[in-house]
Amino acid sequence: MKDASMASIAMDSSSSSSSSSSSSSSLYPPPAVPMKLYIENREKLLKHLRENLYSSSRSLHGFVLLQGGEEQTRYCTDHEDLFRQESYFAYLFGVREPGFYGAIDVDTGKSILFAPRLPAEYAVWMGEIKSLSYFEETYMVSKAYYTDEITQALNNQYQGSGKPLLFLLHGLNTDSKNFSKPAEFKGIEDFETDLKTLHPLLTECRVLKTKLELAVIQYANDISSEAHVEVMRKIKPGMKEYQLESIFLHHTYFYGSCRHCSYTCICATGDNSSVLHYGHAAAPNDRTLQDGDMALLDMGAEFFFYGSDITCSFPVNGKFTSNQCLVYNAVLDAHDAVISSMKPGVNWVDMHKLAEKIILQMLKKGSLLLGDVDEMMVERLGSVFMPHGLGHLMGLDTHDPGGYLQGAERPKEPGLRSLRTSRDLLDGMVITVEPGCYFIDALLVPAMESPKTSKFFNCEVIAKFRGFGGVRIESDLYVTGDGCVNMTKVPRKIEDVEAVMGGAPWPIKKSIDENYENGGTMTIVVSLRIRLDVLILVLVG
Ligand SMILES: [Mn+2]
Repeated sequence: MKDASMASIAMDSSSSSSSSSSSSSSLYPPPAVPMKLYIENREKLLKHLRENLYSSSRSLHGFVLLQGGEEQTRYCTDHEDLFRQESYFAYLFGVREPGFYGAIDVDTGKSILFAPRLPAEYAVWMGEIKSLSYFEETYMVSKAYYTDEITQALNNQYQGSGKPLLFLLHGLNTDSKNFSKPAEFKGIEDFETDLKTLHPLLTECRVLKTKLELAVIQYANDISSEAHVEVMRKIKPGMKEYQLESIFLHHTYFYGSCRHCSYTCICATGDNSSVLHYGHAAAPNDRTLQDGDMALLDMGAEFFFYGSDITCSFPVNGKFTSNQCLVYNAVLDAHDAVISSMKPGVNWVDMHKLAEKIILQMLKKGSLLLGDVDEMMVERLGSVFMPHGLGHLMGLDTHDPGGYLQGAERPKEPGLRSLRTSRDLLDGMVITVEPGCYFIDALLVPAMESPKTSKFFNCEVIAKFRGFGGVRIESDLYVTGDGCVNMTKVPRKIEDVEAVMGGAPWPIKKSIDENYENGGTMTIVVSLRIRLDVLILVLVG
């Protein structure tokens, strides 16, 4: 009933026109995500784990055991925060409920879920108590038990000799510096445990995406791209920043069923756009948009645990000034140059430096900077304008793990030390490309006063950009065998941004042969999207 009415709303609005200004979505209804995705993830882990054990002459007996996420309440109250599954657990089992455990038998490959035994009262307040067979069927696992049966069930299943071995998840998240929590349960002392083997293997599995994972990330990108375009069409001076956030959230939830975002929306306008992580509780997207402001909107929806991370920057009144053009094109040139250079084997630190160099060259061309760009690079001047890293791995988490391999050292230089990965690109990685150029007094003033770097600044011209804020352009790319594909589909060229903001349809109708951006990736993206959508349908059907 609900579904039928939703469908008719969506169909009515989309059939009424393909015109630019009406709110609708060509992406409704969202695709079903097959459980095969998580089965494949488990098979991939098993393959790597068995190879690892075999090559180190270890027994192929034992279980991978993961503990899923637990529900959290707000401080001392009984207010329950909306639960979102822990990402490693989501990767292997796709379970959306809290309080689960999951095991994989290394020997047989059988998968087991352990569900919490819920009190009868649950049925009154929370709804039907699902049977174990429901979880077996829904999540396509070999067997389901209750969490108080872990010890017994694993012992019964175990084929090896001695105490059964459990591979538990313990390892560092190199972005947060937090450690993943190894599974704990009553009776764990009856098992041998291995805390070292699983984390690096499972993390590396997550780094390289399967076709099905790519399809889900593509959908998160599609619905988020469309929502960004929706904001572009509705923005005008006098609005509040949170209204831009609201338009985005509405679009991705109403049409895309995305109940979660990958991260808190950054809706920064004017000078706020130089605050890299604006939008937090102490800076809650509450400024009034002024005519002449730049907006920097960093927003991405999450779909079936997989995320997107997209930033668009544009003037709130829909027309770029010459100064805005200058900074925007510096960042766009860096964005495009990096994408054109990306392929397996390319090092990410080199890509960061490439982006910096292009931005510095453009700022020199615009007379903000003076002197030799290579000398500026030696003095790390790029980090004054782009203090963050060029991009990061993305998937189940916005900052997906695996950016630094065990033992890999973080660069120490300004700018480079903010990089969330220093790796060489691999076929199957999904990584964001997000160069930016900001006028941050806290960095600009010391650099303009420093004896090493003061000579590079044309103070008269720079003065006109104080208070400008910043520009960031962020797309999600996946690396292929010989290049990369841009999964993000928003207007980027100034002429396209202005046209869409002025009411032109998106995508702008152009000849299919015309190189739209990044050397003609549009054709590839379009054909790939169709193929992946078909793949989902086929697998579901
Ligand atoms: Mn990002």
